[in-house]
Amino acid sequence: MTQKYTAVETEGAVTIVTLMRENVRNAVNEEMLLEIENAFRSPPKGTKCFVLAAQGAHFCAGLDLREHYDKDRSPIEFMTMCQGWHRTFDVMQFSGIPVVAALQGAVVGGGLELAAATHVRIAEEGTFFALPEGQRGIFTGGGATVRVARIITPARMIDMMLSGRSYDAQRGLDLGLCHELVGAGQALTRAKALAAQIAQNPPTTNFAIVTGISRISDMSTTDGLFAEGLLAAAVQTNPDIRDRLEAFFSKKTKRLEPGSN
Ligand code: 1HE
Repeated sequence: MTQKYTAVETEGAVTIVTLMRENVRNAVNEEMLLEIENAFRSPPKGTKCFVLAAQGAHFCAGLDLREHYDKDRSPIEFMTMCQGWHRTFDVMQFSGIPVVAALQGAVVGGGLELAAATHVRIAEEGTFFALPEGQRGIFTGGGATVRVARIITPARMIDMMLSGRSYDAQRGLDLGLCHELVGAGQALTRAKALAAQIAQNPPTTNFAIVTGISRISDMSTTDGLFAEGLLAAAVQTNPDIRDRLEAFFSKKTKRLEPGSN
């Protein structure tokens, strides 16, 4: 597939997918969405972790409002488009390979929906989070009612949409919209370093973490505990982990310390 709006590069076991529509603040049109889906669905062989990054001062301004205006979509056409966003973000969230996002500037509307489908979010100073759909007279359609509401609670998402409130990076960190805050211009470097570290976990462990936890949180207690046991049985009995346990017994592993990662 020809890439017009995204770039895919590999550094060791880490594949970096970059949004490349800086002139419109990385707003997502139909073609770009397909490129994103393709990048995460068919990663280069050997990919053990992704980084999702964006060119320019802003991570992503959400839906391409110009394309939306010009296409004058019918309800069914818009519903079908939303399903495309849901499918793409499901691939990112559940393919089994962790995704680390490097965030800067605006992470707004569909851009926040995109970020919420990643597993670890590193934001740099100056990042801000908002759902301006209310002000535009539209509604979220890329999964925010599920993913963003779960992170910040439905009540806060309702307030965020009605009021048009935007949260700065520190507030985003407090609310869980991002997991780590770094200095201006540092998000990509930090995201790559963390991705390289995550890539060293056994793939089965990473698979269980990124495919299991969110699904189990949708289940009843009984079903969740059963599913957790099944996943743990598959992961903990993997012969590869014996080497890691032996390294722990012989004190060759890095010590856990307060505040370390
Ligand atoms: C766009 C878009 C866009 C910018 N679609 N073209 N999302 C929003 O409502 C966010 C709309 N964007 C903004 O609020 C601002 O652009 C930013 C805060 C992100 C950046 O501000 P700034 O001052 O750096 O840039 P700008 O001057 O506003 O925009 C630069 C250009 O990008 C300009 O085009 P130009 O031809 O005048 O240069 C803008 O029109 C263009 N641009 N954002 C199209 N979103 C599945 S449903 C999901 C629901 C949604 O995501 S709704 C969208 C919510």
